[in-house]
Amino acid sequence: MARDQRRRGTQKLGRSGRGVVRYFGSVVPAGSFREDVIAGLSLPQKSLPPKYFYDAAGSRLFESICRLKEYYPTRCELSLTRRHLEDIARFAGTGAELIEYGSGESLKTRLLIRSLRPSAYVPVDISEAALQAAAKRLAREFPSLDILGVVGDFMQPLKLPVYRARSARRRVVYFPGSTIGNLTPQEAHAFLKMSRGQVGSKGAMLVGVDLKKDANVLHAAYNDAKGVTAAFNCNLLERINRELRADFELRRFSHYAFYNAALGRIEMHLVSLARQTVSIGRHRFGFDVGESIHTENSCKYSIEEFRALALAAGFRTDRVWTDGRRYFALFGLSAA
Ligand code: AVJ
Repeated sequence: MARDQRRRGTQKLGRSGRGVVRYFGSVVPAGSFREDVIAGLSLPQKSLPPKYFYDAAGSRLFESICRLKEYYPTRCELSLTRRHLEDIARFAGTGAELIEYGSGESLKTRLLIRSLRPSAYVPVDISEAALQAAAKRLAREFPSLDILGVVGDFMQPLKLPVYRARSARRRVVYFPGSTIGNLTPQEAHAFLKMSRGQVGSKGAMLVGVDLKKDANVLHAAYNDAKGVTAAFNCNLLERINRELRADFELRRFSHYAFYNAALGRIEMHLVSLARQTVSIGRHRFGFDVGESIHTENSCKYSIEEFRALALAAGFRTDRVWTDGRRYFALFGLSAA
């Protein structure tokens, strides 16, 4: 990767109480949105990476999704985290360096910080704005906590800052929300292996995983009555229009989500309602009637399936916490 595509250096955002808030620029390739979109729309099965859902509008829509009555994961994970907080803290230990993949503005993160009392909190997020907002808010709430934000894509190999200011007992990666479901099992394997390298032989991981369940429950969660999930999906095309000056006609695409039982995943697509051509700069993309853009996978696991996946990547499953209906699980993984 070219040098000028890297953001470098450290920026001290401030100090509150004894805590220091720093932010590290990391490897965020410029112009990758355009390249990824053009590459994805050139595939036989057109597809777009789900990380691009989360511009400002998309992040707001996702927050609305989390409040929908059909969308159970957020509530289930929060309730199991509340219920088992002491046990989760006992597993993770106090004084750790807590690394979160995602910017961690959530209630769950604050619960966890309060009870784990980490020596440092390292949120990793692709959005600098989201990262700074989360860091500022957490600095206010936890004035003695060192916060070291890292701007980067946690799905890629990422060099985390070495934390030396106070000796952390160990590294614990927190990866909530079943974001891991966006990866295929093969990708999740590679990702867990990479994380295993990051936490080291004494490290641990807390991973939120959406469990297999009645396909009707899954279907409803991704086809809500208010159409918020549809708007979230379609926003990706609006974003491409806005940022890449494309000419997607939104009325000629429709949200389609279904549970693919053979692959154990919800698939989201945007289906073309007409035969049409879309332009992005000098690039042209033809669509047949019914042809789709695959925008997201949301993989569901049984507890046994995820345990086997983690083990193959070098993690022993020490604990599994679930909600009352066993809709969602938080895995406590230790380096095997
Ligand atoms: C943030 C990836 C966990 O897969 O359920 C919600 C995203 N997509 N509704 C999920 C999402 C449609 C969500 N994850």
